[in-house]
Amino acid sequence: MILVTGANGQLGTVLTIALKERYGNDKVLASDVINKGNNTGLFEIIDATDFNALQHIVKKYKVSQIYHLAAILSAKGEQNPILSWEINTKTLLNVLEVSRLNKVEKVFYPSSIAVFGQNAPKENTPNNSILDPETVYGISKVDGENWAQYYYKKYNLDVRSLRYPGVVGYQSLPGGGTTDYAVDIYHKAVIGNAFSCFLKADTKLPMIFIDDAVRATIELMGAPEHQIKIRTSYNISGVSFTPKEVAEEIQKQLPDFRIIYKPDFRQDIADNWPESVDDTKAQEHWNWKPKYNLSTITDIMLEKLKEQYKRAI
Ligand code: AKB
Repeated sequence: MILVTGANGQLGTVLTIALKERYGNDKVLASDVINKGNNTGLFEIIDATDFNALQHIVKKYKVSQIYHLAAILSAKGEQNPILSWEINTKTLLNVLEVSRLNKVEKVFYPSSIAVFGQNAPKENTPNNSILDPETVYGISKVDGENWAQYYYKKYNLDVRSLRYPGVVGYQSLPGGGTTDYAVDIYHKAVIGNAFSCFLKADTKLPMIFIDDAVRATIELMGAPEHQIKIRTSYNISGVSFTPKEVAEEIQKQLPDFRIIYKPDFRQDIADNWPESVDDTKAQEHWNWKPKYNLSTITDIMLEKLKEQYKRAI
């Protein structure tokens, strides 16, 4: 059985469906702290900060793989640093330790571009750049990457990890991140509202389309073990853009769309992150290659969201 924690989240929602398509409906157990009732298959409420609760489910379902997506993201993290630290680090340690004790075969751990800080190169940030993040989320991800490597080296637990850029998708909403604007902007455009952006017009950040993010995860987890040579985490890149560039791309199809800029505390977070990352290692080790650019992302986002909003009327 494959267990997904944080299955209600932006990535969890779509990854759970993709895993079911690949491995079968009855082979994937979705879990989160609440049941939103929109899961068609197996679902369990799990608070991954509770070691016993997690272990009970792993034993009950004979779990062999865990995709541990539950986490508090960068912006929300800054509003409650201690709680975010506790949730992000405790849940990962529980997942790793439960996996070790119950002979789980593989664990996926999502890291982030948030591991980088001011002293890493801004453009094409290499995989092995200095990691000096300034958000509690980023600190917890650096910590998590090192724990992942520790469990691999010390206990031979097959933990694999990606540093996700901001994920852009139409199927689910992000929550609590700094890159969330890049989803929200499309929703506002489609419903005909102006968009108030919490980042400055020229803030360039690495992003990835959800289909690429899900495919990268499944490809990394499916690669033969000898190809996984980085046990902290792999940079993966999709595309980099600024709010102004997305707005201009949207305006090609919706010329009346307007954007205004009202930077808030999230600007400081974004200013410390890379503008683009170098994913040569992922390309070389397990053949990673993104498919989507800003233009194709915009076409799909506008088309799919128009359909969704039409259906909702
Ligand atoms: C966030 O903005 O916090 C996340 C991330 C880049 O990890 N989307």
